[in-house]
Amino acid sequence: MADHREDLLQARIREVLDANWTGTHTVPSRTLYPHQWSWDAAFISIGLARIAPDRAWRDLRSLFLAQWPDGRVPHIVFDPGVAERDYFPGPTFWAAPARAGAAATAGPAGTTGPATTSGPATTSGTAASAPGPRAPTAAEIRSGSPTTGSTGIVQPPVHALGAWEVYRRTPDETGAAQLRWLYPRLVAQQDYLSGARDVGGGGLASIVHPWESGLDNSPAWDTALAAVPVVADLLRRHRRRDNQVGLVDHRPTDDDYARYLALAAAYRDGDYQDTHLADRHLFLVECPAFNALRGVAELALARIAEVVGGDPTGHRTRAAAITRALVDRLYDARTGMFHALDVRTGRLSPARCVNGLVPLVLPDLPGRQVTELVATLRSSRFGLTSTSAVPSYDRTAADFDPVRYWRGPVWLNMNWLLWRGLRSHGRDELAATLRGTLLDLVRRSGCHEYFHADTGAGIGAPAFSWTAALTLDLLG
Ligand code: 2M8
Repeated sequence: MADHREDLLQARIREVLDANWTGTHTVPSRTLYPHQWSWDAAFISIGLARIAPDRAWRDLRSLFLAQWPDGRVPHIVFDPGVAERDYFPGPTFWAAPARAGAAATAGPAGTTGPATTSGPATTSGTAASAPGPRAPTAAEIRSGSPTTGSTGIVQPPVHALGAWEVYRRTPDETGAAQLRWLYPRLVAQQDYLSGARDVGGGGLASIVHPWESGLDNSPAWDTALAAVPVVADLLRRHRRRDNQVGLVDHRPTDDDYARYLALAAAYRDGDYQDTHLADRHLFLVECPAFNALRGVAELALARIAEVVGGDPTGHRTRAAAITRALVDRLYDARTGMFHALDVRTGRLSPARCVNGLVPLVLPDLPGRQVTELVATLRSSRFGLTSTSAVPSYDRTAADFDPVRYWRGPVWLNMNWLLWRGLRSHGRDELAATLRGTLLDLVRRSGCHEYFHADTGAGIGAPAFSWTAALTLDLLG
């Protein structure tokens, strides 16, 4: 019986991932998100590792072919075959195609050969000091074949973890070659975040837009976002598409959207430069999940470095520094969890959101924070039980909304990260409970983008890639 149920679930998952595969990359959803998204690609690779490692590598490579010369990996890589009207804001709004490009010597996505470039490394030089592979130079990246364009903002760096997980499942020479190609690019991605984006100067990266967090309309951004004026005219000039495809009640509000457009336009009009951001940009926030995932990336890079001949020690040292900075800057002992820091005001957001639990994924998180985070997870605010997974926002908050996107619903990727965190801290029983709850949810409601926080009904896009992929990983 159990086997039959698992077979059905596996079959459904494969259908979703096959239907969302374009031939070069996987889209998050055919209906709502028709391009390639950055952290989606990483989560998707973790699931594909189990059934189609070749596709997992292609997904990661096609994303990194759009990496910018300064190391940033864009949050969306636009597909030239998709009409502009099918996603807003599209390439015309972002106006960034000239910056995207591929390393000159890189083979096409999916080929096994590593780039055989030479010359100095980019930015802070983790790769330069390593005896093995190094980051491609800016010139090499710039001289590559241009893609159709990308956005100029980023998303959480889950990719090193993705690459490591794919390799770990199939540790053959093909995988090692893919790691050799990816390693310097992953290092350049980390260098960009720890350099240009350390606006607060305390060792944590700032996001310049809520979209960079991946948790678009989370209450974690409400107080910082209040500083951004709502320019209604922006929404009159640009027509939203997301709330025509998705339900209006489930999507961010018009006021939120107007602010998103204003922030994106301001960053674009500053030519996507990160200099003097503190003096001119209205949204600069240190997100606990984003930074915890930077730490996780350094630990994954340490493992990758052992395969490709890099310097694992440097990565571990950086990971430890990120964990320390997170605890020093973003932890609040009164709430027993991490909070977003508004770099402009120096204040922590009072909102208790799922991104404040994600640092549990750091294996070197001190015992005190682990104990307190686990208690918060079990409290009525997040209520992890055998029938209820972890919602995106505090259930007891007055503005908790069980259907509105990142303001209440349950998301598979966040829960998957918490599941990993629980296991890495020896909380095996609770991890098993969470796993069972998540598998039941997907069996019952399908591979939806997110789930009603009270009923578990599937909402958002119906055939969503990261839900499918991470469920596959949970199945083991
Ligand atoms: C959502 O974000 C995009 C903007 O990037 C949107 O609302 O149009 C978020 O859930 C984000 O985390 C995700 O990467 C993206 C695609 O799945 O959709």
